[in-house]
Amino acid sequence: MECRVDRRIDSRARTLSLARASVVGRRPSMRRRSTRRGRGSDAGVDDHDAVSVSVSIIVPTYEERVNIGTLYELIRESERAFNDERGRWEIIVVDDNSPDGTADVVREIQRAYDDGDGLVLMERPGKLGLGSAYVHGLTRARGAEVVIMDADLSHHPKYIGDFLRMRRANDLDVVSGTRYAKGGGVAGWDFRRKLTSRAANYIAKVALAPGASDLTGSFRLYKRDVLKALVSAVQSKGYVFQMEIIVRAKKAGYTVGEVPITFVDRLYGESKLGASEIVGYLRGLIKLFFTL
Ligand SMILES: Nc1nc2c(ncn2[C@@H]2O[C@H](COP(=O)(O)OP(=O)(O)OP(=O)(O)O)[C@@H](O)[C@H]2O)c(=O)[nH]1
Ligand SMILES: [Mg+2]
Repeated sequence: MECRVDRRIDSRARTLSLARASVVGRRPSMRRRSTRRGRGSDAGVDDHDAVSVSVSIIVPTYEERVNIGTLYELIRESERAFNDERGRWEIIVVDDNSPDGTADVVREIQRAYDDGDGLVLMERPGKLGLGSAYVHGLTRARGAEVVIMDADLSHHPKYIGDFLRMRRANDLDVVSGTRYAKGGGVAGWDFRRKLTSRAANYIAKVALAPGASDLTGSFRLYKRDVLKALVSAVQSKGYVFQMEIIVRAKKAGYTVGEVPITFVDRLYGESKLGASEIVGYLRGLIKLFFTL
């Protein structure tokens, strides 16, 4: 049921974003909206330093041209619904020179929405891996809270508000979206994919005993300084990164909360999860087993 709703929202946002992206410059500036809320030191000054950023959302992309516009719109919709009085949300896209021109679409959105500093584009010369993309994005994050999420619409931005509410109410260091606790789930995966994910999660749980229900998930909220401290210790570069970070967080005694999420299989674009990623994951897991 929930997934049908998600998909309807996705398709509405897609229509909206495509329509708006073609009307360059007509939408009110996100920067001006922020200063109108009185967050800047000098109302009316269109200077990004005057706008406080509460949340930085890091989105690594590789060939996500078809998804990034919809994701942008859904994040802004969630931001409006949350009405974050602490500041606005910035989106940091870390693109690895995607051959499909994802970076060009991001630039187009920046122009169409006049959102040059609310939507930050960081470009790297080639596919350097997921873990290092998060670390790269973190160097530009201005918010005291950092969300990490995928671009392929598997992670619905509506959960960001739930993550923030839980973290702020309990002053947690980390909030992790979980597919594998009551209320969470996966929609659209075939049996093989479900089995792969379950097995990966189960093996990691048995080997590392971390006390978290979704180790391989990649939709999380961190205090920025906690994430910085964690990534400075992390060795993994690829898909294992998420697992290593949550295990390290628990071992270091950081407080971790969980919010059940429904993960929706990517509707558009190609999966990057191939045999080499699975082998890399298992290698990384074995390494962690002996080092953590
Ligand atoms: N910058 C960067 N982003 C990447 C890289 N590999 C994957 N991504 C992005 O990381 C996120 C997760 O990758 P996915 O391909 O969705 O991997 P997955 O979610 O495990 O698998 P599927 O959903 O089945 O495709 C997506 O936003 C990708 O575009 C990379 O090497 N560099
Ligand atoms: Mg995905």
